[in-house]
Amino acid sequence: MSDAYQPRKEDKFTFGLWTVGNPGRDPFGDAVRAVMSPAHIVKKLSELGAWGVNLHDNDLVPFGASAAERDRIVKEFKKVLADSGMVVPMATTNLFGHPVFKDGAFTANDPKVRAFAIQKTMRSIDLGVELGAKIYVCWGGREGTEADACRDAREGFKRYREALNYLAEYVLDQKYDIRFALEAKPNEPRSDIYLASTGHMLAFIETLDHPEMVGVNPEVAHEHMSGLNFYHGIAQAIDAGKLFHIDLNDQKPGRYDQDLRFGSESLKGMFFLVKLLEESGYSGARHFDSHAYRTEDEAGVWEFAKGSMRTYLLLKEKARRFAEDEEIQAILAEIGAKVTKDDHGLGQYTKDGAAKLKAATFDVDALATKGLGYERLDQLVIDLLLGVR
Ligand code: GCO
Ligand code: MN
Ligand code: MN
Repeated sequence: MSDAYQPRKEDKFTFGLWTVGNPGRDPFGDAVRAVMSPAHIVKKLSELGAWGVNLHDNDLVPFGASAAERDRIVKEFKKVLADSGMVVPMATTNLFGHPVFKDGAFTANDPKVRAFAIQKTMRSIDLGVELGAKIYVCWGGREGTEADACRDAREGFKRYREALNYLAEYVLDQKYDIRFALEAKPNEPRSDIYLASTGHMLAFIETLDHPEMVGVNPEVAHEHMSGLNFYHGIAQAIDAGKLFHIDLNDQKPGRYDQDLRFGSESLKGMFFLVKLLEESGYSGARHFDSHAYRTEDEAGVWEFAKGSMRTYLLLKEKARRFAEDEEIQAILAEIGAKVTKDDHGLGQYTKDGAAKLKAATFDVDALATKGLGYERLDQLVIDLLLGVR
């Protein structure tokens, strides 16, 4: 592989322990790979050029471990991180694996389950902070329903809000330097999950007590499952100042959560995504939340990890070439030159301006019949991506 696409720490690539560590179990079949230790994963990822690892509490500390056992595991893990020069930028909680969460965690009907979920989350935030995490991801995989008769959905949102308000107060009380990033998903494992898209999350955040502490963690696959344009969703999150973290992977539209290697399906969409992340000055982690095909052994897992980072860097290079491509830039300039410059003062409302606009005449036919040249422009993007320019 060429050096130009060799990942470096500055690229801020991260993987979850649960991603490269995924043993390939699915609803129809057993694990196909041995479980790898967190220490082994950290060392390997570091060798490959990753910046850090992220984790759920139970990816590191087994469910139900004693305080002493937890402390021993964390101490050893910190040494592994230090020895391999790796960081933990993000932490999260497993609020979906244990049967106690079958009716949800923050939104479950039983208040004791909700309280247990908050306790588990506070401990998990403590763990994340101890490991240096600045982002806490909240993915409500079990927060949803099969039988909507079980609760008024408004009650689900109310409980979700109460939980996040409680946790924000906890973080403030502890004086922790950590922000929340909410991750949406339309379904799976629940038939329907509350707050199904990044757009739903952005609206919900504004109803919280501390919206300034809360942003989003959009995932490619989750928006593609709903057939949405991920690039547009990310642009909206950036526009709102809410892109705190991102889960990169890939997905064919409208299917179960496939968690495919980043850029392995939607090259053009992922090109515009990487271009946006790079050009917008997004400074957070580029986190890969996906896993190797079930056909792979451990060697295939590392090929998957290398491929994820390589594709990102290839697309980043394509974005640079897009910006420098004379023909593409000439077309964009021409598009800019072709539009009429007069917007009738839309940038700033004035009473006088509005009166003038209401009285103005438009040559609608001339505006409507003008060809815009986007076919040529798009083909140049295809040529660029397919490597002939
Ligand atoms: C999924 C989710 C998870 C979350 C993770 C972090 O579809 O399973 O994407 O991988 O991102 O639990 O909270
Ligand atoms: Mn996912
Ligand atoms: Mn995810």
